[in-house]
Amino acid sequence: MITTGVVLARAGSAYRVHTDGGEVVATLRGKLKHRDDDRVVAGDVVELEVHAAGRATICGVRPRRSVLARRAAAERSPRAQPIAANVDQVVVVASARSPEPSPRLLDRFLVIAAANRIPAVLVLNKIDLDRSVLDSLRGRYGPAGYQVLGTSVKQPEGLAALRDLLRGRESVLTGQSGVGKSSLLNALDPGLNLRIGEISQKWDAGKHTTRAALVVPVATGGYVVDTPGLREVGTWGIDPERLGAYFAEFRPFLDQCRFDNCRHLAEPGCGVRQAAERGVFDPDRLVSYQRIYEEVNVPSWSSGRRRGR
Ligand SMILES: Nc1nc2c(ncn2[C@@H]2O[C@H](COP(=O)(O)OP(=O)(O)OP(=O)(O)O)[C@@H](O)[C@H]2O)c(=O)[nH]1
Ligand SMILES: [Mg+2]
Ligand SMILES: [Zn+2]
Repeated sequence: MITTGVVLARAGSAYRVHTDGGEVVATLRGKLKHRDDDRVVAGDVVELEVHAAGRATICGVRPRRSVLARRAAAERSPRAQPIAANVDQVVVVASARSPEPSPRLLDRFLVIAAANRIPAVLVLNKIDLDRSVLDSLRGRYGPAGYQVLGTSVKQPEGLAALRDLLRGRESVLTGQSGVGKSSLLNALDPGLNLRIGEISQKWDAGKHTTRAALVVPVATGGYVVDTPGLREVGTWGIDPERLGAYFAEFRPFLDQCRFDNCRHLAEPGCGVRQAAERGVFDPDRLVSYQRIYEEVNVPSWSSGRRRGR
């Protein structure tokens, strides 16, 4: 029987694949094996020949809609290492209190998503603790066009909207420890954390290589990607000249700078800085830009060391 499925995890030469008829364990057909090692990763949609007893052969891979790669400038580097395929969105989770949102960290996650050409949405959890943070976050991210969804697990709110956001898509959830990512997923699908744990243990534990992504079906629809974290993906490889465009609210001003190669740091006649001074967007976003700029604008021999900061 021929069918299609979504790759959930890989262990050596075996792949766990989710199909309409249940999960199967699949291996690559001979001629696919000769292609490079990253030919099939979690999130890939594959064509399968299903045999008896839940075994299958992967005979084809559908073109990817997107790739989350360990090197952000994936399109320019043949050695970019794909972590997950077909990620539709990055959901950046913060909390109103304990911990308070870290604008630097949020901006960094958003830049990594943008550099990988993956749309991002913000979720502000724990709004039961301080609802006013929702307005300030919307003020900061509205001009860049990001949606900010308020949620609470403790005084249930926004959970239906989160379910709708995840449904029918493959999402990477990311955010500081303690903001409530696991609590949110559990509120939608109580079995989810357990399943993440199971897959991790069975398919990844004990390996010394960097952990690959795992894709987990959500009972209410869609898939969440459990990655080693976007921090791991890092800003390494981001082209400093393109960084400005990853701050969407800067874009209308990028061609108003006096110098074509303006870095929006201290150059005279910088359209982006002027817009920030006029309060067109939160000037603190420019501070984040400048921090990340310094970080990505390093000679290639040293960028490896700076990765993941
Ligand atoms: N007041 C309040 N507390 C919450 C809410 N959601 C989660 N918490 C609490 O926040 C703490 C951390 O939640 P987790 O779900 O473990 O956070 P996490 O983002 O998964 O953290 P890591 O797995 O470490 O990355 C727990 O004590 C939760 O009970 C909420 O909406 N309101
Ligand atoms: Mg967690
Ligand atoms: Zn400028």
